[in-house]
Amino acid sequence: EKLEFRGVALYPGLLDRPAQEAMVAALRRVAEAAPMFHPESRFGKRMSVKMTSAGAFGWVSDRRGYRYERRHPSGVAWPPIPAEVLAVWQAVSGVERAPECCLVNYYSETARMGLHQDIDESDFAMPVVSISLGDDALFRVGGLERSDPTASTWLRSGDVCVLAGEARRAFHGIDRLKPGTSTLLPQGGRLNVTLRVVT
Ligand code: MD3
Ligand code: FE
Repeated sequence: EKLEFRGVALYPGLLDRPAQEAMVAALRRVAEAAPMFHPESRFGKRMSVKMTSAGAFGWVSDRRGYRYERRHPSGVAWPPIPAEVLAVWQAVSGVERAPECCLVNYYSETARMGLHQDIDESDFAMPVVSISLGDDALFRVGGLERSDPTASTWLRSGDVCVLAGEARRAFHGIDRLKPGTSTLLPQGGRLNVTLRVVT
């Protein structure tokens, strides 16, 4: 089933429980090779979300600002994007190009992500694919201006979103989790995977 929410294509429950478990296991291996870290803004403010990446490029932020980099802050290359994750991109992205960055975000029960745009990528014709795993999260989407009206919907474990067209440059964020809504992650919280073409 495919729904539409403010120009965002939503596939609720695209991944069944065994597929979600396999993806979590694959992401755990990614985080073993490239440990999760709390990115910092250029002002030294730590983000509440922890992140790591897989693929040719990873997203990093520190006192030099935010950017895509070829290596984890430790100096190691990012691990390859897991096959399970690539299969989701192939199923829903609608493009032939392969993703270059698989950003993995971990939300503890109090973490959030403020309203922002994803505009560090060079080709906005390329979609972003997002996979939600673990606790429910309140997702907010607005328009192309920060002041545009916003609308919210809950993202649940196994849901997949495709951000293309106008929605690709829309302001969006995660207001809060609903702790204890999923048993997928033993430690609780939420993992979000976003797949992007960066160059
Ligand atoms: C709408 N992640 O990593 S995923 C991000 O749940 C990010 O962790 C959120 O925003 C999360 O940048 C939201 C859904 C999403 C991802 C990318 C988008 C929505 C988007 C790009 C453009 C518009
Ligand atoms: Fe984003």
